[in-house]
Amino acid sequence: MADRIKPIIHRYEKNPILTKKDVPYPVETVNNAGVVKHEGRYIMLFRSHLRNGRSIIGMAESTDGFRFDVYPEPFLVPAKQGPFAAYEEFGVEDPRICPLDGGHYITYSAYSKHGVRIGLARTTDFKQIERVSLITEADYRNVVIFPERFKGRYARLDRPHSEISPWSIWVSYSPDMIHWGDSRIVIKPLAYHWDEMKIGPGTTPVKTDKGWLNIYHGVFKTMDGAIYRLGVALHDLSDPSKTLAVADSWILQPEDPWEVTGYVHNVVFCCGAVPEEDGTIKIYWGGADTVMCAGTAKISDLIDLCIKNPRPAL
Ligand code: BMA
Repeated sequence: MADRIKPIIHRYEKNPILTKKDVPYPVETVNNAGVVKHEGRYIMLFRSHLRNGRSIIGMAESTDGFRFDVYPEPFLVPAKQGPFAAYEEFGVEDPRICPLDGGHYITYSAYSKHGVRIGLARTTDFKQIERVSLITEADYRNVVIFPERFKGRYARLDRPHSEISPWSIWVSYSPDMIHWGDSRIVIKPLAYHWDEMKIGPGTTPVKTDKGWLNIYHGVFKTMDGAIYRLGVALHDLSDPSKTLAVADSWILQPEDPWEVTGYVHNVVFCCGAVPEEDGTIKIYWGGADTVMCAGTAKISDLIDLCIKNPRPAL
């Protein structure tokens, strides 16, 4: 009998791990959360749609990475005044958390009538949050900052929108976290492949001995709408613009009922992952833009998938 394909990510048996019923203020969804381990606890910043269709960001905390308690108040809501207000009017979405410079940077999508930009905020204690800057112009989403500098510069993976080319993953650099440039394309969608329509960075890159792991999402358009899946790539440890390998196969696709059906059907969308000391990684994803799910993978399996069966990066 032929070998069956083994799952790379083992879904937590009690998924979904967080739903709107767990949130003590009125929201319609809980999805696309960034997660980080901070002082021995897992901190989750999750997106919620309100009943007007716009989003805010809430916070939850856990000791085991699976059972989360939600804080009574939202963590980040659209700014009402100051320079951010005009660009956050339609909502704040999809937070990613990066530990760096003795605190945590948070990137989020800021939506307004002027388009979608990326906001950068910073916290040291997950109580006080300070907005730093809007770090892209319009038509950018999915910015993840590397938790290290490269030759003194900060680096990020980002995803500009384009009319000409399928939406791809780029790398950009900054001397100060505010001004970004020296951008280069690093991974493109592949024609007639599971990620052919568009791709975007997912988690804050995870350092491994073989390279930076980049868990990203890829979209395939069908007659029944788009399908969001997760893939994985490896970037050079000292030069993240060098893509070492992109796995040909996806690592996760919508299969559970709460991934297949919900606010947006057929979506698994990742903004957070936590590497553990035992060589595993907890991966978190929004299911159908409605609930949060978790799973565990072996970091070595993700690396092997990239190295043993790669597809072209560009
Ligand atoms: C993308 C973003 C994500 C969302 C996904 C699927 O364009 O809006 O936040 O999870 O679509 O709806």
